[in-house]
Amino acid sequence: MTKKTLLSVLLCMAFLTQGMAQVEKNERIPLKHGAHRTGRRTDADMQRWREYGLGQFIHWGVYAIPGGVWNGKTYTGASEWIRSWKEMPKDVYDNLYKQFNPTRFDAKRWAKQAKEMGARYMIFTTKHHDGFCMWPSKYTDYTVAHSPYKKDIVKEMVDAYTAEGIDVYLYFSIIDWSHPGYLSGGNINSPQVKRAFQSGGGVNPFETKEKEEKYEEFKAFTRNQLLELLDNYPAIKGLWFDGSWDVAWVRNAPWVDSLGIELREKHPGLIIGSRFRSDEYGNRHTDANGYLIGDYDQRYERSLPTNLAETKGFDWDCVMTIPENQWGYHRDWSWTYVKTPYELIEMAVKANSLDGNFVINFGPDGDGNIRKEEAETAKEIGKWMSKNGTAIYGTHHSVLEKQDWGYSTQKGDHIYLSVFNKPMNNIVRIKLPRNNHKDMIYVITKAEILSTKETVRINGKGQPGTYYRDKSGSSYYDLIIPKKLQKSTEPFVIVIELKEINKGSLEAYQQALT
Ligand code: FHN
Repeated sequence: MTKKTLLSVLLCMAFLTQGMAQVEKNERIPLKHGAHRTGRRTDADMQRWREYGLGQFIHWGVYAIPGGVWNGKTYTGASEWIRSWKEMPKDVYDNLYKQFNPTRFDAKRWAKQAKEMGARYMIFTTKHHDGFCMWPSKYTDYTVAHSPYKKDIVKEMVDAYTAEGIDVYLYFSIIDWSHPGYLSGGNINSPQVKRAFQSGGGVNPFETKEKEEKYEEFKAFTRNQLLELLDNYPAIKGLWFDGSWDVAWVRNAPWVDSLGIELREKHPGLIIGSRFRSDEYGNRHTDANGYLIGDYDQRYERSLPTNLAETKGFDWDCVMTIPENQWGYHRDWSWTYVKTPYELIEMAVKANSLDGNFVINFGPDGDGNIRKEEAETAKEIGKWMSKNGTAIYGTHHSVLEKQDWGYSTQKGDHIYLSVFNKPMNNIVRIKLPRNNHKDMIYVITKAEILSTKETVRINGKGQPGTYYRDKSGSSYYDLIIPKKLQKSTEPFVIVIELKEINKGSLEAYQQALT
């Protein structure tokens, strides 16, 4: 790389890492509880996070027992929310834990399956909105210890996944329908509520002093449980929060901020995403000045950015359901669209081509089985990842712009072209970027199929005029898909080597192509 090109890459990276929507220093809104940092985390733990590429999410709790069906009726909301359905009697739901006995649960088997799928991290629901704890918390009786199963499920999960080399993150809902002090103050995303917070006043969800005092008990309880999780499971890498749109939580932003500091002090390196807290004006994910709150952007679930600019240069991940919007186990998938393995793989590659991680959710049943459809999906993804994972792990966005045949990722001077839309003419046309240095040009010096190492023919190799440039100075190459792959319906990866050579030197160009 020339010095000039390197400089422009560095400038571009500096721009991206600072984020784009942020305001000039002298125009910044003074915040007491805004972001604690303006750029990305640069430590080894976060670097490791950045390189995961693919993860697994598991939603498991007592909601797996009804599995989205009650009294012969099917709940079409997310199955883990069934308690809030009018057809589901609350007291019945709150006693389901007395039947929770997943004798088929085998954390080692799940961890092995996740490893085979290619997951490098896993997020596990310790407690969802219903408040049921999958670990024997000493701060409530509504836990697995009081179910017929009795054993500590969180421990089994942390141990089994850690043993497989998969990093563990604990999901924790700050909404807890089981705690008497918990109060749902509404949703900060409602425009009216947001406006009230942004004008500095906020909304007070506590109608009485008594309710406010009770919420203080809930805060103490939440803090205790979080410290307990860090004490019990020191191997975990991070906490994954949910429910923080809740107005009561947002109203307590200063306290939440200090709690975050305490958790980080207790567990150095801890990774917490942007769903944990808001600034004092109720801004979530990014603060009033556009800086990311937390270590990475958790985004709106099940959504991928469309381009790099949209990521604002933040670290980010995307959590995705296999059916439309079912996180917990739903026994009936007949009415919902179910994503195919290739669809999920494409999303994973797209996420990585935009510098994000992709996390696929699983919802085991009440006995502890991962459903057949999910197991098959994991297997198919694993098959593809074992051949093509190099295009994902440890890569970042490439210097190529988005092109019709698929997505590209890069590591050093290797660019991975993941082809999802195979052209009918079996020619993958690659547009290389314009080189910012006027005497230099990018050339492809090598192209092969990642999984088989089969050489990919570069059309008209070595002849003048075999590549062409458009008016903007971008050059194009035609890569001919090898015969065997022409009939294949599987997405594949071509790895190319990209070099810079002196434009005037055709000789050098020809050599570069040999
Ligand atoms: O309400 C939850 C939902 O059940 C699920 O846990 C997802 C996962 O991202 N989070 C919440 C909705 O944002």
